[in-house]
Amino acid sequence: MITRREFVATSATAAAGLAIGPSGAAAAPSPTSPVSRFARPCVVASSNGIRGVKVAYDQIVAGTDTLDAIIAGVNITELDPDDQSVGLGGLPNEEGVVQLDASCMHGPTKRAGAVGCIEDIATPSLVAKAVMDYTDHIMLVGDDARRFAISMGFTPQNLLTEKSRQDWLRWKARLNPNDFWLDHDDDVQIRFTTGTINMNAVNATGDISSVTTTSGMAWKVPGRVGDSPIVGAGQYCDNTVGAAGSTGRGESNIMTCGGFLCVEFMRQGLGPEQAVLKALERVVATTQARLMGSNGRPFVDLQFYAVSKDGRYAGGSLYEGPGFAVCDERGARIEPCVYLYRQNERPRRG
Ligand code: SD4
Repeated sequence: MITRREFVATSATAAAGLAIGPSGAAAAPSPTSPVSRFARPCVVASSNGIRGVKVAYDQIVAGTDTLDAIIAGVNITELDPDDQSVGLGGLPNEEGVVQLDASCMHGPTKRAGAVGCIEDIATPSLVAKAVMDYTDHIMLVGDDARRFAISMGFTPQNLLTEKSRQDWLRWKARLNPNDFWLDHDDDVQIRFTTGTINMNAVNATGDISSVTTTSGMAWKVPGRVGDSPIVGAGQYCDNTVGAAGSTGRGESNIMTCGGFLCVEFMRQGLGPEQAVLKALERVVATTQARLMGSNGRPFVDLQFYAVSKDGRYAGGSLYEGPGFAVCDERGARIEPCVYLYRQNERPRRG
């Protein structure tokens, strides 16, 4: 184990977006990891992780632990004030407060960490890893997660950027035409938005890790926790099989235990592409009637991303359209997700 001071120094370096070295027990080579002769390093993520997959891949081939590398990858977006889906600048809840969720798993040492509904800390992925590295627990939530982070050396800050605050005010003003908030003439319709990064990686020896970080659903009910911090839903990793995680409507994923299910399908012998498609079919099967259109297609959307121990990968989406980010020896790129339904099958509400 490294000391707490070393951990904080490492976190600060990572949070600054710089390359980090191995941190904590997670970085120790695992004597128990079966070495696959066929593993090829690969990092797969939601499309908003396109900058991160390159950083993570470069670190992995240089020998950095897979979890440290993918957390460095998602830190880039968590710390970007212009990205409104995670960390600093994430869209707030209905009261204008940014509340973040994250979780991670480290395959070689079979450990996990998570934080839910944490405020004021821009890099919840690193706090999730600190829960994993420094406690015998898996998840901390709310104000206690914030206090834990501060005790671990994280610096609290206001995460609500001016742009996100303005978007929140516009959303609030438009909620009710008869209230005392005036709509602005120049108002663009403020969309209901979601955003999250899930990132999964395997290295040349077949060691695997996964991480998911999010500001959750914009304008959510305060205290709402989505799928991202839930191990087995927002992400899951088994060092003997692969890793998977999700973006999209978290409630649908929690009902499906989607990250776990994708990995279980791969354990049964399916490739990542078939695994994510079968998990999406399960999402549809567990969708309640009020969320289904009359054509039998869901109103909601969800994506899964998966990597197998031998370096195969896939992204899958309920509806055609989204791509996913991948980086391997061919470089970083966006590839199209496999999907269940075409866009013209998406039902319209009302
Ligand atoms: C959540 N799954 O909190 C997240 C949101 C998300 O793209 O993924 N948005 O439900």
